Amino acid sequence: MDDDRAEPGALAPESLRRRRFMARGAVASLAAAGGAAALPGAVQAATSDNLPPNVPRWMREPGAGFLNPAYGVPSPFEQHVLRKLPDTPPPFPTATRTPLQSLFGTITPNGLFFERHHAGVPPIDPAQHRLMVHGLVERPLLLDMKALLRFPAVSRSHFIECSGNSMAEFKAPGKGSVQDIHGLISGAEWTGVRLADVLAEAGLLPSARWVLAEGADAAAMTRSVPLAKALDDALLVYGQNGEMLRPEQGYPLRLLLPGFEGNMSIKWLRRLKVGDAPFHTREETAKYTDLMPDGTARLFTFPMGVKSVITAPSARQVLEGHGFREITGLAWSGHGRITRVDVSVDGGRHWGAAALDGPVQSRALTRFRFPWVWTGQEAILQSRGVDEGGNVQPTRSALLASDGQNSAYHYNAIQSWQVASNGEVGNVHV
Ligand SMILES: Nc1nc2c(c(=O)[nH]1)N[C@H]1C(S)=C(S)[C@@H](COP(=O)(O)O)O[C@H]1N2
Ligand SMILES: [Mo]
Repeated sequence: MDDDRAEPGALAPESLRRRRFMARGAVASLAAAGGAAALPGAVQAATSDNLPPNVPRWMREPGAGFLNPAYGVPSPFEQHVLRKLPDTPPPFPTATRTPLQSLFGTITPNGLFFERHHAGVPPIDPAQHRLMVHGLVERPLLLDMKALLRFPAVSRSHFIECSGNSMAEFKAPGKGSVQDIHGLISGAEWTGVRLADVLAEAGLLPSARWVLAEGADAAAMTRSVPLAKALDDALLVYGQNGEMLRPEQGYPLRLLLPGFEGNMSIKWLRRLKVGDAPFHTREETAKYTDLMPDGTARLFTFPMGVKSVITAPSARQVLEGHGFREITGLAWSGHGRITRVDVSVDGGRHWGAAALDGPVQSRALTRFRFPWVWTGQEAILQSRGVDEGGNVQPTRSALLASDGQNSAYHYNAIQSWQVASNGEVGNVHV
C-alpha cells in the first residue's frame, strides 16, 4: 500500500481507502516502537527537549493557574487565526472576513464571525433599546428586551452569507486565500423568538403582505421582507453560539432570515412595519439588485444559491508531503438542506460523492469530507453542492452565461483550486 504507487488523482474505492489509512496508523505505531521511519506521519527523532522520549517542560511544573478565569481566549499559538479586512481596505471599514481555512466543523466562533456594516457598529445599551411593531396590525407593540426574552425561544443553526461574497470572481481569479475570496460567510447557532409569534401578538390585518425591517444604526438599514418568509422561519435573535449577540452581529437584537441574502438580516433591529406591498428602500432598488446582460435588473433576489467551497487544501496553502490527506470544505444553500456534495480532483472530469457530517440542517453550513491521495501531480480540486430542491451549484461558465459579468451579487459558481507539483495551491478559473 505505497501511496506513491497510486494512479494520479485516482479516486480509490472505499475499501482501499480504509485499508491504506489503517495501514498508515499501523506503520506509525511500529515506528514509535523503534521500527521504520521516513513515512509521512511517522515518528521523527527528538529535535527539542520537549519531544519524546523526554518529559516536556510543561509537565515538570504546574501551569499558570487560570489563564483568563472570567472569559477564555484561544491559545497564544492560535493568534494567527483572525478575521481580516480586504487587502486594500476602503477608506471607511465595511467588512471583515472569516478565516475559513483555519476552522473546523460548521460553527463560526463568535470572534471570527464575518462582519459587514454600512455605518459602523452602534454602541447600543439594551436597556434603552426597543422593538416597535406597527403598520397593518391590530395592536402596535413597543417591546423591550425583557419582553422579547419572555417569548418562547428556539435555537437553530443557520449561515449568513453576504450576497456580495466572492463577487470579484465574476471578473478575474482573486489572488488571495479562501478567506479573502469567500470569507463573507459564517454559521452560528442562533437563539431567539419566531417572528411569526411576535406578529401574532400584534395581530396581522388581512391586507398584510410585507414587513419592513429597520436597524438602529446610522445607516438605518431597511429591507422589505415578504410575509410568507416572516411567517415561515424568520427569527428575531438575541443569542449567538450560546451567548448574547456580539455588537458587530447586531446586539442586542437582529432579524435573521435563514438562507436569504445577508443584507436582509437587519442588525440592531428597532422597527417592523407591516404593509401591503414592498417598500422599495434604497437597499432593494439602488443596491442589492442584479444587473443582467440585457440591461434589466433583477429585484428581490432573496435566497442565496446552492454553493460550496473546499477550505483545505485551498489557495495560499502549500501541501507538505505526498500521500493521504482529507479534502474538506463547506456547503450551504438558501433553498434548504444540502443533499450531496461531489468532489473532483481533475478539474471536473470525474466526480465522487463526499461524506457529509450530520445532522445536515436546513439553510445551515454543512461540512463535507473527501479522502484523497496526492501523488505530487498537478491537480485541480473542485466541489459541487446539490440541495434538496434539486439545485446544482453551477460551473463558472454556466453562471456567466446566465447572469453575465455585470452583477456583483449572488456569485455561487464552483471554485477551482489548482495544486502545483511543488504543493502550492492557487485560485484558477477553468
Ligand atoms: N442595521 C444593519 N443591518 C445589517 C447591515 C448594516 O449595515 N446595518 N449589514 C447587512 C449586510 S450587507 C450583511 S451581509 C449582514 C452581515 O451580518 P454580520 O455582520 O453579522 O456578518 O448584515 C446585514 N444587516
Ligand atoms: Mo451584505
